[in-house]
Amino acid sequence: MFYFAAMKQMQAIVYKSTGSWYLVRTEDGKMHPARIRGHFKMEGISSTNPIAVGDEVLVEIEDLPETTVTISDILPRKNYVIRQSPHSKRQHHIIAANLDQSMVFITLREPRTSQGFVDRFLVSCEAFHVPAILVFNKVDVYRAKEMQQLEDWKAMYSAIGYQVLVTSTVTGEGLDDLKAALVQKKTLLSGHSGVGKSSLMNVLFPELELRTAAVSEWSGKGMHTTTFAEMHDLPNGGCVIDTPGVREFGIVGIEAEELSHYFPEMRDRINDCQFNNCQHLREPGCAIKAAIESGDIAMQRFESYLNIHASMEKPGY
Ligand SMILES: Nc1nc2c(ncn2[C@@H]2O[C@H](COP(=O)(O)OP(=O)(O)O)[C@@H](O)[C@H]2O)c(=O)[nH]1
Ligand SMILES: [Mg+2]
Ligand SMILES: [Zn+2]
Repeated sequence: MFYFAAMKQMQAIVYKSTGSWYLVRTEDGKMHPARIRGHFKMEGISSTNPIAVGDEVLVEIEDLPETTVTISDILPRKNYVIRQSPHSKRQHHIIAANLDQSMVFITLREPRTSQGFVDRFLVSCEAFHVPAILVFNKVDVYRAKEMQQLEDWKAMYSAIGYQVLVTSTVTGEGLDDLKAALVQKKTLLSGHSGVGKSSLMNVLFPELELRTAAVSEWSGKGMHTTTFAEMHDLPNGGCVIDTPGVREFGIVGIEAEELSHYFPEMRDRINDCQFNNCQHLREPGCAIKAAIESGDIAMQRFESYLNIHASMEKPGY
């Protein structure tokens, strides 16, 4: 039998990337494993992964005795979220591309998410022009002090323009609002491991059948998850990108001098500072300091600003 190697070119979307192979969906709706041709050099970013989940690509399909799919080109990105590699500050990893929004899942207990983590995440979203939504999960296990903190954080983040949702897979609280926020959107799911990202998606969309971790798996220190970011279509339109837990959010591509542009409550007041290059540290006539004193900017947010600012000044950042 003689096989005629016909080659077709098609557009596709990347659903999964392991670094060595990819899962893509071609325009005709079929899913295929794929590999990349040659090497892709992205302008301006050096990343450990040239192609990420959510990327739109061109593929070449060869129907030899077996179908082989090769990614030959990448189409321009609308946006992308990138973070520092936990292994090296010089290496960057693209988490996902072409997003409509990003959700950060936060738990105030089992495990506890720090405000520093949340604010770093929000700064990244602002810098990459991806709207962010905060989801406080596991409210069923919060005691009085966590409930108080929830109220404080809800007020603080709502006041500066972020949508805040409060959920529990146990009581069902907030699930309708969460589902409504996901419809027809491409959403990146982010947050520490064990906060319930996959569980929430499974409750909302049982057909997804995402793998969830048993309590013993995530509560222990040094837990290792080897899963990769993966995109899933939602039955009622839209899709979610489930990521393995992120321990820390290294901010990439932002200079300390411009950090306050990515705090919405600061951005709105920067022009009122006496100096146009004000870093809001010890400069006179600082509108940010004045807004903290009058209670218009939350002290906790300013502390996050100072912490992130200080980490950016360190050599090697
Ligand atoms: N009490 C409580 N446990 C939850 C809730 N959501 C998820 N969990 C549990 O948290 C653990 C981690 O959930 P998982 O979905 O794997 O977290 P992920 O790593 O963020 O995807 C599992 O044991 C879930 O059963 C919730 O709302 N309340
Ligand atoms: Mg998960
Ligand atoms: Zn200032």
